[in-house]
Amino acid sequence: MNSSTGSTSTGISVTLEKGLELLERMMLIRRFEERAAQLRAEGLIPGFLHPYIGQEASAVGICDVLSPQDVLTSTHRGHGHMIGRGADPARMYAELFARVGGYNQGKGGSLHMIDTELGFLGANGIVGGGIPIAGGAALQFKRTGSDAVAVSFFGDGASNEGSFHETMNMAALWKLPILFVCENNLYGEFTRQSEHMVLKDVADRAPAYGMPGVVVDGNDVIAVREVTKVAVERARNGDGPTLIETKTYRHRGHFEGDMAKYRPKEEVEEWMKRDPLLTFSTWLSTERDASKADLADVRSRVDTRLEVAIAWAKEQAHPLAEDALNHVYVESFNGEALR
Ligand SMILES: Cc1ncc(C[n+]2csc(CCOP(=O)(O)OP(=O)(O)O)c2C)c(N)n1
Ligand SMILES: [Mg+2]
Repeated sequence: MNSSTGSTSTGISVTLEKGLELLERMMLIRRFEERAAQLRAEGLIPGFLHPYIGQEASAVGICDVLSPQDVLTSTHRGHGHMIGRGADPARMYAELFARVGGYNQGKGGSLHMIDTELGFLGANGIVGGGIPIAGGAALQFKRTGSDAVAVSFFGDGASNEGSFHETMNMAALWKLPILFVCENNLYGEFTRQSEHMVLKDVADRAPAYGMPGVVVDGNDVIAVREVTKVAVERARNGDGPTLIETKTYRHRGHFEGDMAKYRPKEEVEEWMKRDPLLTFSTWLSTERDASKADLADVRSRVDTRLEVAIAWAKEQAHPLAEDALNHVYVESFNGEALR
């Protein structure tokens, strides 16, 4: 079994209406984070931010194919996955502002956001930490005969972790319904991929475990969507996992405040030309006759929604000191007290 390159996108199934919906979701991620970076600079956000800006097509292309019963695990760079899944930006801002209206009552911050009702099983500060969690969910789906699918997002750096290799092995062996989505942005923190692994394509690791590995242009939302459809169908049919490698690039530093001086200027410029929002807006104009007004409407809808979200989040209270130890441990399960 060899890894392969995913189909170049034709976009046949993407109408103007569908395309604008995908663009709006990507724009929501981008503008959410651009505003978050400003608000952090203003002192409203006490914790770390790892911007997903530049990688939006990967989250949106994958999440668009999923059904409500499916679940996801994420990373330290998780805002895009969470918004891609349909999370409420107001509750996300509240969490970043450390307010009780946030997803973790303001006690988790960017790295711990979770919404189990959405099937979003958490951002994760442990590199590679989400992979076995998704594997466990997939095992449960298989045991209970559910046709749900688990998706684990992680980076090129995480694919060097034991948790990646162990979960890949078991998932292939037990034909678990799981998608391993490696968002290869060419860097693990400040280290280039060529300095942390020999391979060029992380997808080449898949055949060694007996599953397909697919490389796709992670900045092309339609191409990502197409390879995801194939992998999800395979998983739902009981045929087992797929590793999808989305080749992409983060526009900003590893975290907000990192000036990213370790990246060659030409490399950054080259990838900026391949900005997924830019290229998809152009595609919508040329291939689907999107007007300037259509594109401007997307931007203004997103900005209005985010300003309402920010205003709401700012009004929420900070958690009380006496609540510091609440919500730390699971206190009941299936209605039964655990202590
Ligand atoms: C187990 C573990 N090791 C190291 C770190 C420190 N760390 C945080 S992010 C990161 C790089 C991750 O790179 P990659 O998986 O490519 O994700 P990206 O940041 O590029 O999205 C590292 C090493 C960590 N958080 N957890
Ligand atoms: Mg990386």
